[in-house]
Amino acid sequence: MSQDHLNPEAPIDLSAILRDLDQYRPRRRGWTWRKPAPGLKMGPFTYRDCTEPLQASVPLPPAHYFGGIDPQPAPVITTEIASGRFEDDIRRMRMAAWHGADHIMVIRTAGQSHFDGLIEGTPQGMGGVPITRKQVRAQRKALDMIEDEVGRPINYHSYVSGVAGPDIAVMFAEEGVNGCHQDPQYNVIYRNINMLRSFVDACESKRLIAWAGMAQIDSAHNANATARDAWKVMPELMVQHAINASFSLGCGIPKENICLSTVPPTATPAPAVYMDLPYAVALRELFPGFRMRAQMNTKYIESSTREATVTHVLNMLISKLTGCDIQSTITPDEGRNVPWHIYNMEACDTAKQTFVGLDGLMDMVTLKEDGPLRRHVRELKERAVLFLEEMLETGGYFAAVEAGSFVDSGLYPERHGDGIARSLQGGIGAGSVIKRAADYMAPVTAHFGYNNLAPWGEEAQRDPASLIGGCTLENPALIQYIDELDEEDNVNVRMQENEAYRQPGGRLLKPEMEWLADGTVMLTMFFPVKAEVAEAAALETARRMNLTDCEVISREVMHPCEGTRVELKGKVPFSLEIDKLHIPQPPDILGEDELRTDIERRPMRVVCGTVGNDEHSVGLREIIDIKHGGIEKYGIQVHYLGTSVPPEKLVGAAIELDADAMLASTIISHDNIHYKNIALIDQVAREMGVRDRLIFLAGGTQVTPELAREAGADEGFGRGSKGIHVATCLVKKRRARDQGQ
Ligand code: Z98
Repeated sequence: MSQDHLNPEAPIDLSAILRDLDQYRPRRRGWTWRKPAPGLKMGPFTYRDCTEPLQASVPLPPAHYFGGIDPQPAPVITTEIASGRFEDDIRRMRMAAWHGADHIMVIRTAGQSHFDGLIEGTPQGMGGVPITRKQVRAQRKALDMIEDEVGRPINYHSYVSGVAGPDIAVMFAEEGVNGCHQDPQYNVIYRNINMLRSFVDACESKRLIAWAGMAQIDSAHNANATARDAWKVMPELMVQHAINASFSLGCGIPKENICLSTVPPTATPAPAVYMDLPYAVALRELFPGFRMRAQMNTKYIESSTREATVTHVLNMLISKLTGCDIQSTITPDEGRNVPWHIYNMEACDTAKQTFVGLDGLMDMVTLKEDGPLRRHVRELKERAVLFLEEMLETGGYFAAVEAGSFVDSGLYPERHGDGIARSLQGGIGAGSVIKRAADYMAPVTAHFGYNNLAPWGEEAQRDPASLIGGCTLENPALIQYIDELDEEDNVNVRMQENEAYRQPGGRLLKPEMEWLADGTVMLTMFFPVKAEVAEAAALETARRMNLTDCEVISREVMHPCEGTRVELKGKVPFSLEIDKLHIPQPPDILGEDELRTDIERRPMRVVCGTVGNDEHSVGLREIIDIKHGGIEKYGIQVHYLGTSVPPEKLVGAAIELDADAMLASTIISHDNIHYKNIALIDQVAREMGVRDRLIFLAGGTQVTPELAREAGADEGFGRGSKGIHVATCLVKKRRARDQGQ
């Protein structure tokens, strides 16, 4: 890899990304949406709602039936990455981009909301990565290369929440971060940060977000995730959106960059769509022109990936029916606390698959203008407006929070008196807001509020940073770049520790789920006993398989006493040496289209049967019948002679029907009878003077290709052979014969 160009054939070079990072500058600011491509034609299909395709990607598994197409749906697709090691997350980001993600949201380490300032360096995180300038810069640099590789801009995102909100907002604006969460209500309710401080800080943060053209996501999904009965907070969710949306407009963020973090509030076995759809419709009607970021429901996620995926798909049906601009995909790992590479990819594929599958839906269906949908929409809006009015009567937002109005478990106007109450005088950072002095002046760009610039002249009033030749936003040379502060807890140490495993060039290999060479594997087991016993049995099984650090990550009852399915994770205690691996040659097969065209151009006829005294016909039928992709599928004309066919009859039929080839199936192997029969067929064909013009293939579970060839067949096919292998061989042998080989 050169410094700025990825080779799709090689792993990303993390050392190259870290090199000269102090000099790296982001190449753009601001959020990017996908480019619509109405009427897009891909393979045999036309799409109505898709966007410009990628130049490099991993298509959905069945795409090979349709020419390998990979249509990209309209919404920006988010993936949330949270392994704790930013260097391993870079590799995951590349995988996710190839699976269709163009919004990479970095979850930060536990507790960062309460750090009153920036952190530096690249320490390892817990539950996420510590967001630092070096980490952000390295990831933005990597994403610059990755977006060139896939051919679509990638939006990079993290949080402007917590006590250090404005510091982080400045750093994000400097480093070209494209999106963020910013909502002072998050600080207040979920992190108990002082209300006044949070709202004052939010003014400054939002001004920076506006300046940098970032997309902003609010915090309403947290109310849903926190509430005792999540579906009862629907009116409040709308109030929370309203507060942050109008506040953001006031701070200068344009409407088209203000994204409401909408969430379908409930999940099955509730009648989820019946409840969630009116909510989604009401929200879109109350907030026209704002962006909808469809978060999936996380409140009710359990550890079954299947179940979480269904919830995700149902949520996306709502997105499709009501429209969304950004679709989140945190699906399966939230519930089992294993934020692994594979689940990011699965969730991105789930989103892509669902939206592509629903392409054009709204050209065919409309939501009803009467009936329960409209009634529920109206009712929800009324409840939300009443909530907002009550808030004003109480004395405004701060008073309402002090009175515990938010995240109450009643369906408003019902109140249960269990809301989260905060005091204006309390919380982290209380008393830290200081009125600016009369002579306060800051020569910086994107600053909120009073800034005593009049004495400095007209130019300074328009552009305060002109007084110092531009602040860090215009003049990045002023940015203080700190590399590492901790000698032990940093990326260089971590990379040295697992250097032997780093590709290309590393000679060692270990299975991996989130960190290079973490050694983690997942096992799925079923035990015919009740759940507790099954769980203990699974752990013991894993221990006897020599796995370490074993932990059950999911268990599902198949029947209370007939059995339980258990999934667990553990670590392998060994490394593999790549040089010592036996890597079989990939089977030499021609493409399906090539096979079909060849046979179409020159038809081919074969005779076949189970030879000798052999009544086993199943294997041969699998090779010839179209049902499981036998040679018929490619247009080869097959004359099946039945079972226990004598060698003379097989050869005679081939002559009579003027066949191109004979296929002999032979299962019984006592006394090497299978090879004896092969030799006999070869001998009869020679005696009848037709061996040269007949291709002769022999197969069976006990047949090895080398021994079959030795016995006289042109090729042998053992266990696991498929129709396509035989068809390929027939076509190739015929071509070789034509060329006199
Ligand atoms: C999502 N699954 O949005 P600390 N600020 C806001 C948040 O919602 C979050 C944080 C900060 C969710 C992601 N949300 C979870 C508004 C977290 C996190 O440092 O943990 O407080 O920041 O897709």
